Amino acid sequence: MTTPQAKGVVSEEHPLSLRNGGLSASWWARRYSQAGPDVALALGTDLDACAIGPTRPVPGDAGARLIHVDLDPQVFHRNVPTALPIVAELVDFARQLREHVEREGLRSPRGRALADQLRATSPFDVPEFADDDRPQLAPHRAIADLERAAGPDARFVWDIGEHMLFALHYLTARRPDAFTLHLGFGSMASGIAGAIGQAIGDPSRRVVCICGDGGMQMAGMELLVAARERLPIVYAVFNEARYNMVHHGTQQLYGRAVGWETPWIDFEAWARSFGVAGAGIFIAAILPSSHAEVAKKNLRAAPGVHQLQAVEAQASIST
Ligand SMILES: Cc1ncc(C[n+]2csc(CCOP(=O)(O)OP(=O)(O)O)c2C)c(N)n1
Ligand SMILES: [Mg+2]
Repeated sequence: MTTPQAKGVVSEEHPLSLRNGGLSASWWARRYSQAGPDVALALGTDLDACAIGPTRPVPGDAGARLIHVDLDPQVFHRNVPTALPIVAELVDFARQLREHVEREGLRSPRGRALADQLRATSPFDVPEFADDDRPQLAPHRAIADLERAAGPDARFVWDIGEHMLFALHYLTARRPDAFTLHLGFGSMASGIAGAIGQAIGDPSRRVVCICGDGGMQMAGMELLVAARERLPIVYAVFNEARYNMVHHGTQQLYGRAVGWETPWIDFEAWARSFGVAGAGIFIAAILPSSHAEVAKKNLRAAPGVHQLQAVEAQASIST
């Protein structure tokens, strides 16, 4: 199980992967945590609220033990009592741990069976998300189409907002360098600008930035740099004219939400006004057949701004 920020560090297709815990945790990770592990090994995380979310590493009762390894001793005991804090560089630690495990033959005979059992049912909130053909485009369907269209080499960068929760939950990470989420500071626009840095660093790979209309209203003009440098970035804007994460957050906390609507902006027209291509490909994505081909063709041909303007404004995801 990884934290949200570490999504991709271990391939989520590995037979022992439980996908990510913390924010937008998979149902595999949730079920595992709910079963109450007696020992947990946390590597290189500060175990903040986003990292823990609904997947507490060990239950609160006595007897359950957390072994916590990090370079920064300030992270120990902060949110979860730690039985064994270890200050270490992770690569050294992992190498020595592996040598010790092999030398002592410390393998649990139950590990694989437990993983198989947890993975026997779907890890997703909506198991059939990739085939959801409802007339108004559901966010999980948009994520599935984006993943299909982006191809195996694409790098995904997300901004901060409700769209990020869908991306975390539904995208499958297969490699360590394909997912970036700046969740430490959690600033809107971090992904919009970060996508430009990634594309400059390696222009040979497509960068797909999943972002919100609020973030684009804040920092979208960074697109001028992408245009000037001819960077292969696709901005997929969840355009539902609302600060959706704040809307749902206040709704959950206080039972009501007011005033989080924002003006509806035509981001494709806006991008075109300074020479960047835009195409409403995900309107096409709700057609029952050949949508993936349509999306693929457009994404391949046209880095630029693609707004998911039919995305359901009401949609929320369990955190
Ligand atoms: C610079 C900054 N301002 C405010 C926030 C608080 N905040 C977190 S998510 C969010 C709304 C994001 O709206 P949008 O970009 O439209 O994404 P959505 O949640 O609708 O998917 C806000 C205001 C923040 N994280 N960063
Ligand atoms: Mg929004």
